[in-house]
Amino acid sequence: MKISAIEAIPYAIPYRKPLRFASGEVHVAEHVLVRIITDDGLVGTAEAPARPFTYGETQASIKTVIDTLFAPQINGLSPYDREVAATRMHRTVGNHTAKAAIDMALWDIVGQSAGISVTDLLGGYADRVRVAHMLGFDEPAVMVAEAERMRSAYGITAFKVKVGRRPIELDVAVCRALRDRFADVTLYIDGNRGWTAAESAQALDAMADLGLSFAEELCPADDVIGRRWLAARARIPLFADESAARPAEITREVLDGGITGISIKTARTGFTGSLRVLGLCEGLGVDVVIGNQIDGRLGSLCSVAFGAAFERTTRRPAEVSNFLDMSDDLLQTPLLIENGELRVAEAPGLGVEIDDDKLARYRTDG
Ligand code: MUC
Ligand code: MG
Repeated sequence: MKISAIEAIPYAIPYRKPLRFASGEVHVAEHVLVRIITDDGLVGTAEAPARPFTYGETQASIKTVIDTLFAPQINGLSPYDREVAATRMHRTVGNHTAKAAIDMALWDIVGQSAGISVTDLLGGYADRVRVAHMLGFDEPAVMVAEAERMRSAYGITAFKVKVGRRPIELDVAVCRALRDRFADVTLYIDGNRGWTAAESAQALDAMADLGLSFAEELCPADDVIGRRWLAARARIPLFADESAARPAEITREVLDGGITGISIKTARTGFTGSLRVLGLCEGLGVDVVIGNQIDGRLGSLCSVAFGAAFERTTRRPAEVSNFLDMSDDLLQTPLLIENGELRVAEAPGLGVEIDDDKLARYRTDG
């Protein structure tokens, strides 16, 4: 079996409500659907979300790098040769989500050809994950109402609260209002590098009684001494997300003493890279969470496929619910969150079926 074509199709689907956070905001899912086609008719599918405020990639750059560099490098390979594909793509720096989508589409083909799910291929630990929902910036009452809706409609009892605003009192008020309303839910925060180390320390002190499980990317990784200083005084684990996307960056952050946890995002490290990240974290004794790249249903399925595969990635709820905020999607099959859990698709590979009518409606390449 050989790869015979690689498609990179840009599409745009509006969100019902924008997601706002310290490093940016998203109103429309401007993603790139990646399809890898083999000479015996199998099609592997994944998606790359453009996140210019995080990795510098745009929808146009993702399509261009796939069409002009990655597709010629992998065309003609066996889809089983994932390491060869990764090595060739690795010659180009950056472009995390473009590389990751190609990698995950290859795993989809491998799973389909073997007749088993990607979760079972990877590790097969569980058939579902617990879900954490990400709450974007708003007034305290609006964010509490959103959490109430997520709990009553989907049984979700874990929330990642976006923080990093100024004045920090606004974010502290949101977290306090959430804890006052829900004594029993899991709460943690993500600053997307919005505060200084000193502001982060002040905010953590002000929220010391709220039982936060951990805090992600409160201040910039470039403030090396500031991060180390914060980690020495923080009473909860500090996680890295966008500051530690590659294994070497994770090692550097951990050895610098700035963090003790890592967000694993299949949207940026695919399955092959996420496996390496997970092994590295295990070796370093570092905690992990399955993070959200503001993924659509397809991206969320990929996160669930990986998150359910290993014991370590099921310890914390996975961030796989923000597709609920999209006005529509490309997949034929719905993704159901029930009792705060999301199940792995049972079909071979990733279990993805694209709705051709919807793709025709939302693709932006004419
Ligand atoms: C997150 O965890 O930070 C927002 C920016 C980004 O890169 O991902 C999202 C969620
Ligand atoms: Mg984050």
